[in-house]
Amino acid sequence: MRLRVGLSILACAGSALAQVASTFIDPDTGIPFMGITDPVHRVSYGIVLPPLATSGSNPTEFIASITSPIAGQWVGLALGGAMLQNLLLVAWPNGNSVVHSTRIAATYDQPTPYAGPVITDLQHTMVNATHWKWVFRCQNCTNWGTGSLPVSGGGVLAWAYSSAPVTTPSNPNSDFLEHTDFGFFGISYADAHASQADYDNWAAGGTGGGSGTPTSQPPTTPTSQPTVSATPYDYIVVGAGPGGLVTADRLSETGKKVLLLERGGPSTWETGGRYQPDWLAGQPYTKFDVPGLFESMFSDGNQFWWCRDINVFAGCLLGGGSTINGGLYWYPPDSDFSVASGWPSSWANHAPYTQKMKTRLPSTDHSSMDGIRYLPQSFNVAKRLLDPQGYRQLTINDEPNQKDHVYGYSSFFFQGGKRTGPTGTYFKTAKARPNFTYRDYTFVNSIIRNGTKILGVQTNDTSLGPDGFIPVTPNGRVILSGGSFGSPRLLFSAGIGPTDMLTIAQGDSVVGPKMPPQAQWINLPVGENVQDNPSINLVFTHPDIDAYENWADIMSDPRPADAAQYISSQSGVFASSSPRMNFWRAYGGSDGKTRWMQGTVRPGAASVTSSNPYNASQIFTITTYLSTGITSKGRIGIDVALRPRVLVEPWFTDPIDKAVLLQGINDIVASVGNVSGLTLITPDNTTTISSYVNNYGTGNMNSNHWIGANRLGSSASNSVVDPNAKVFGTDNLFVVDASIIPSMPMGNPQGAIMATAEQAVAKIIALAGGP
Ligand code: 6FA
Ligand code: ABL
Repeated sequence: MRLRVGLSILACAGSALAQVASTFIDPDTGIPFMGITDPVHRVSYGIVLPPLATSGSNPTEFIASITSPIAGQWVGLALGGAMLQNLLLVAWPNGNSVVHSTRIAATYDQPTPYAGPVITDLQHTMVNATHWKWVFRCQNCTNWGTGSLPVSGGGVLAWAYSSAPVTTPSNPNSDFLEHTDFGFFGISYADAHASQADYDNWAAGGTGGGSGTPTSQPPTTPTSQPTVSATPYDYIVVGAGPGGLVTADRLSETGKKVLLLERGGPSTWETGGRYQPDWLAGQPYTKFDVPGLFESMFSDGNQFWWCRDINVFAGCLLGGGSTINGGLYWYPPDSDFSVASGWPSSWANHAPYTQKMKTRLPSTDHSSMDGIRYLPQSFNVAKRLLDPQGYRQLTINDEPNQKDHVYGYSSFFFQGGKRTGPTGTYFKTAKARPNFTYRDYTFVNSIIRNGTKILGVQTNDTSLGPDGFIPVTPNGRVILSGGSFGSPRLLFSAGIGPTDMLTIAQGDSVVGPKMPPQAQWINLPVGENVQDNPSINLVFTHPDIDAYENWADIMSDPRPADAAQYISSQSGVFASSSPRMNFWRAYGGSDGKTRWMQGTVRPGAASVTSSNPYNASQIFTITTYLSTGITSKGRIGIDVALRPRVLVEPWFTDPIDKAVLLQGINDIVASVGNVSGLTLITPDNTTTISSYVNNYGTGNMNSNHWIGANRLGSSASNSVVDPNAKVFGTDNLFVVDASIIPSMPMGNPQGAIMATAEQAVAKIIALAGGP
């Protein structure tokens, strides 16, 4: 399998680098290092070199430091800016000491120990309760046979980080698993040379001597870069998920100057992504293009697409969740935008906006290019289960308002046998416009606000503006589309949200100093009113089912005929993701409210718990979700490291939600006996349905359908954005993503999110006072 193909490619992409090193004074050693702090893991990297030779060859050494929070289980630097054929300097904590290792890698596999460099640990190398730090002299380190450090010019350094410990921490030659994250930064070695006297002092273990003010860590937004003249934009959109892509595309249609910023990298082949399994080598398809690779998002050894700082699934790459998800795509029913669902009446006429979405991105329920539906068995078995219960079959997106006792083939946003989605449509058209600028690997740390006015955004990209600050034009606007976890964090950075969260943000060394003074804080329910569908899996076996090896081999060892078929004609099993059928049924609750149950049927299962033997090649899953009508709510916020977190879980806080889903599951299970050969294996026959539901781990109920954190509404007392999607109390700050949806849509939400974005962006463009 190709691991980290991107690592080698990105190394050349210096101009697109997210971060550029600047000088900072290490507070412990006093050494002025050239380096960065990566904004996600907060690891600092720094390097300082002896003076260049005035004649003859240059010295072959340097002094460097890595300072990592204790969560960093191993951290490394690749001196040539890529993993292969480069000197790799790796370190990790072991008890009270730091163990280091010099390595080299010929393949994207375990790097092997590399002899030659002479490493001397320097003073202030340490491990304490919160951090570890490695300060070291590296001799014979600027040339490693297959590469060298451009000591008189500029280069790229790659960093690698792992949250998993090495196998044997005491052993410098220990094996370790692949990094859990990595990144790059540009560095001017020409500006990283000390005087001979200073260098000799530090190399001998001395400290101090460098000029400047000590800082605890290099700023994530370097301050000593040559000033870049900032280009103001009419609209800055933060985040390239479904919400941000629709918004940025429609804004760019107006001819205004639009900047779209995304913290992650490319995804599909068309956007420059190159990560693919070996069986696709030479083909213009990445993992993110091929729908049938969906289930490997959870099993691949190298899951770089998730947002590393969020502890639930969230996609951090071009396309956001839409690039890594199951691709299920529903045209919203009228109820999704009704007053009963919490929308202001000005939103109820959603049809023109839904139509715009359908025109740009039509759905299909037969995504294989030959029109055939492959692996149909689980549909056929589930049909036999549902028919006796009064369900009828329909083409779901032909009749979006029909959501009671109905089922149909799963519907997707795939085109041409490829994922497509908003990245292959909205982003594509935006990208072609000269007034549209897209920057990836750009992390927005803060939204800069003065009173009611947003001035711009603070990023980690110094090539975009002085110190990474990018301003908006005098009437310009900032639109947050960072998703249900990313957008609340950005609002906190702007001093908007509940006081407990703002106090945490204020304490952060990067975000705190950029926040408006406390007198300007705006208290809105950011992060409250959060909902997600509670979901419970039922796993069955039936002799007709082909469980497709539970999708386990799709990356490394696919069925050869299926792989060949996809390559030759983008048809077959790989032209679709795993779901095969979806169904809905309405239920009345004891509180008089109607709630809808949704089901998703697919071959295979995420997990099986059974005390009886079963045939693993015949398993399939029905995931039952409680959708529109749920009343349970939770809360999203941040922890002290500003990582987005679920503070209060949103599932089954109202017992009536639980009672209704339990009823729905009981109704499904009641018909199992009608289908010969059908066996429920999870829960098995030693467990009652009610004890299964009662004991279902709350985290396992997560459907990844988070909404409501910045709900749209008419009053600042219970909403964060007004009916124009503008943040209450501001002139020019908007939110357009899943977080503004006030209550659970009927199906998997991305159709509702994009239709919401179509309507929101139309209202934003029409709103007076803009650019
Ligand atoms: N929804 C569906 O409708 N159908 C599905 O089949 C489906 N499946 C899944 C699924 O299988 C998984 C594993 C997950 C996690 C979600 C699924 N969903 C499905 C839900 C759907 O993907 C989400 O509801 C949808 O993507 C939410 O869209 P938003 O636009 O609200 O937000 P995203 O999280 O997608 O995008 C936010 C973007 O902002 C990301 O690209 C992120 O990197 C970027 N960002 C965040 N903070 C940033 C910052 N500070 N600076 C720069 N960029 C930032
Ligand atoms: C969704 O909307 C959900 O958010 C996903 O959880 C779901 O995929 C997709 N659609 C497809 O229905 C499931 C996978 O099929 C499982 O294998 C995986 O364990 C689960 O997501 C993780 O949440």
